[in-house]
Amino acid sequence: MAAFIQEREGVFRAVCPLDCPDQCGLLLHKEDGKIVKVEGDPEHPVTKGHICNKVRNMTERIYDEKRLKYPLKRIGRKGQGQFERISWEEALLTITSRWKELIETDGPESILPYSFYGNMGRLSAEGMDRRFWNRLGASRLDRTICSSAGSAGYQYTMGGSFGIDPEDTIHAKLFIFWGINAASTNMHQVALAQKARKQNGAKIVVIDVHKNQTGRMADWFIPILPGSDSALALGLMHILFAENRVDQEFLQKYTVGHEALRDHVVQYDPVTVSEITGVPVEDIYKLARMYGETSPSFIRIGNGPQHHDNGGMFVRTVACLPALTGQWLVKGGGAIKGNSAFLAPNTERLQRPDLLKNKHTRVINMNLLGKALVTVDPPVNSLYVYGSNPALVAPSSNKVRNGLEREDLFVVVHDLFLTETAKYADIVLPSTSSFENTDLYTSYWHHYMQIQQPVIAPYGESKSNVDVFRLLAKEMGFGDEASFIETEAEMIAGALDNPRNPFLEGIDFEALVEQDYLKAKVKPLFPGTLPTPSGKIELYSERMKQDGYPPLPTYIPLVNDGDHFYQFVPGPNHNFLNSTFSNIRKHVELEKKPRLHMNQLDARAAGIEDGDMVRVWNQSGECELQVAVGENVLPGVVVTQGLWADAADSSAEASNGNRNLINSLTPDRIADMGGGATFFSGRVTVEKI
Ligand SMILES: Nc1nc2c(c(=O)[nH]1)N[C@H]1C(S)=C(S)[C@@H](COP(=O)(O)OP(=O)(O)OC[C@H]3O[C@@H](n4cnc5c(=O)[nH]c(N)nc54)[C@H](O)[C@@H]3O)O[C@H]1N2
Ligand SMILES: Nc1nc2c(c(=O)[nH]1)N[C@H]1C(S)=C(S)[C@@H](COP(=O)(O)OP(=O)(O)OC[C@H]3O[C@@H](n4cnc5c(=O)[nH]c(N)nc54)[C@H](O)[C@@H]3O)O[C@H]1N2
Ligand code: SF4
Ligand SMILES: [Mo]
Repeated sequence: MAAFIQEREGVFRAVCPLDCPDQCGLLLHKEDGKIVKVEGDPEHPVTKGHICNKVRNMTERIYDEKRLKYPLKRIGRKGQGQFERISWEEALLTITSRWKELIETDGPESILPYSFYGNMGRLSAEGMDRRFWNRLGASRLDRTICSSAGSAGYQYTMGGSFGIDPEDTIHAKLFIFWGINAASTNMHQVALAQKARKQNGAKIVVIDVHKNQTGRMADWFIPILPGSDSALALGLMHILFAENRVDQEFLQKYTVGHEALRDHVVQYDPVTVSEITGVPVEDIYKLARMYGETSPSFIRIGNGPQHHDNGGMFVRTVACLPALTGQWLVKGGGAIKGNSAFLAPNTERLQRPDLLKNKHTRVINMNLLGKALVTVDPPVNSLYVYGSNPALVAPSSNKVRNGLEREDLFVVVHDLFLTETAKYADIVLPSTSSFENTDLYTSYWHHYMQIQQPVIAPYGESKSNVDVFRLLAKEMGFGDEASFIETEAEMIAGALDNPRNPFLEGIDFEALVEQDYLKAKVKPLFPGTLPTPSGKIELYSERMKQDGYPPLPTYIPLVNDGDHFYQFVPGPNHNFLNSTFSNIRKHVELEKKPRLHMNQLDARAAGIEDGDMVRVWNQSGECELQVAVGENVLPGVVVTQGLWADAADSSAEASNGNRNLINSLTPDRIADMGGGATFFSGRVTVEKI
């Protein structure tokens, strides 16, 4: 089947592989063996023919001349970027003989995998790779960089990643985009909101620290101080209870702890909350009343406020709101933080955790990569990176790069490009793009399961993650074991056979090949039982108490990050996806250059004018950015967007020559829950150059 598609010309259905909730259905137009056009699938029920600019320009990336064609070995200094071509045989032999030595002398835990969701395919991102690492007994990576604090917080309240069906939000009359730059990061949720606004006069409220594209399309934009959102949510609860705008019947039937919560939120009066959040008292009342009166009302809980020291508690807190007004019972009412639990595959079959013999194998939090490479004892002596670019995306990147520079650290990077991380590698392996492979895709927002089959032949000598781990297994001497000879089709069939997930009923490999996408058989959450200890929404959580947290939603201020004037919020931008596309000319042209948004009052006080270059620094690093002065951020806050590539040169300075290395400024503290990242809880000083 695969070869058959590769050889054909015409238009093919495909899936967007990027780490984006929308997981669009695509149409790939193919001529002379090459993809010439990428567009949204008009028949896909969520995509409806519309996709973002990034992916409409995807051919610029897959046929970029910088794409890796062959395996490489390093010939220059680490970080310098000098390599020469080698064969796959030599590459695999070099890697595995080094690993065999390391396992002999230091044990398998001296090897650390580092990966994330550069390609969301289940087989690519958490399939054959996990089997391999389990079998090898390598150190385990806790993949916490994205949404784990918020997921842990949501789980305490709701029991798992369950929200409403986004397609139902078309019925909502109030949309609250809370800490999500959805116009850039979840465009089909914005499309649904705009349609609801047109059809039923729905109102769109955006709560953010930055008035970006999303804030600009809102009916009401509410600026808030970074890290203070739980206080606002508690203030809303204060008013909802005080003005008796709660759904007593729902609270009684489907929640635990509503009486305790009612007493507890008395302390979060609007005046106190206004001081914490910067939101005026009258706006807190207005929002609470709007939320109490409008039905269906929908909250899209974003990733922004959970990238803080108190991020888990924020999500735990805001997730309580729809219960207060009984919105979960109304079609289109409720919330979405993430919906991954509805499409959960059989991870035991897919990842084979049973292959890991030593259940006490150490676990390393990916947000602490810098520390892990420099100070962890016993040391990490080999790092294998795939589907991620930690030299740009990981917090406190100067520490990460110092670690990567270690002469005795054997680094392998598998990627489509010679990324900033790959420049530190001893061996670089070329990766296929997702359109060259078979894989299974499960959105973490909508309810469609999708399949990708190879549309084009592998680029140069590139190989998929699945193939590379199969080959590594063979060289390590366990390639003949059943888990490493399974085909992609068999892996997908196994993943879909999940007796613990009733929503997947009727979805199997053949049906997906036939239909391309299938919707999970999802039922509304209520009436029903949640997978929390009580089976109900836990406004009071005994489990949190056992885990050392306040059992009721609580505002906990950010950690003191040093004596710097500004709170610093460096989020993603519109035309890149994390660092993906930051090396593609077309996407850089669209995005222009990184800016530092600053309030005009701060700018005036510091003698800074719009367009000035400034030095942004703190205890961990420094950047040079151009200032955009205005009213898009509150005084005391500066915001920048995008993870920008290192300067295009490969000079000796390349490793520390990136004046836009945003993550050199971000803290590698760990958030309150889930081992999460705290990208947005740092502080900086800004000086005119
Ligand atoms: N175009 C594009 N799309 C993407 C990505 C990308 O890089 N570019 N990345 C993808 C990935 S991996 C993810 S996780 C998602 C993330 O997408 P989102 O969920 O949108 O998360 P962020 O963009 O990190 O932050 C969302 C918003 O939170 C705001 N914010 C920061 N701190 C606070 C706060 O304390 N309170 C409030 N109320 N707001 C705050 C930021 O200003 C930002 O506008 O997007 C995915 N989609
Ligand atoms: N300052 C700041 N930093 C952040 C964030 C932020 O908001 N602010 N957001 C954080 C978040 S939410 C996330 S999720 C992380 C994401 O960080 P990463 O997971 O590192 O995401 P990308 O930068 O997109 O890098 C993905 C890499 O995978 C490669 N790739 C794509 N497909 C494949 C494949 O099939 N096989 C292999 N081997 N490689 C492939 C791509 O070429 C790319 O180099 O960044 C985090 N970093
Ligand atoms: S990045 Fe998101 S919006 Fe763009 S095509 Fe992919 S799934 Fe769709
Ligand atoms: Mo993410």
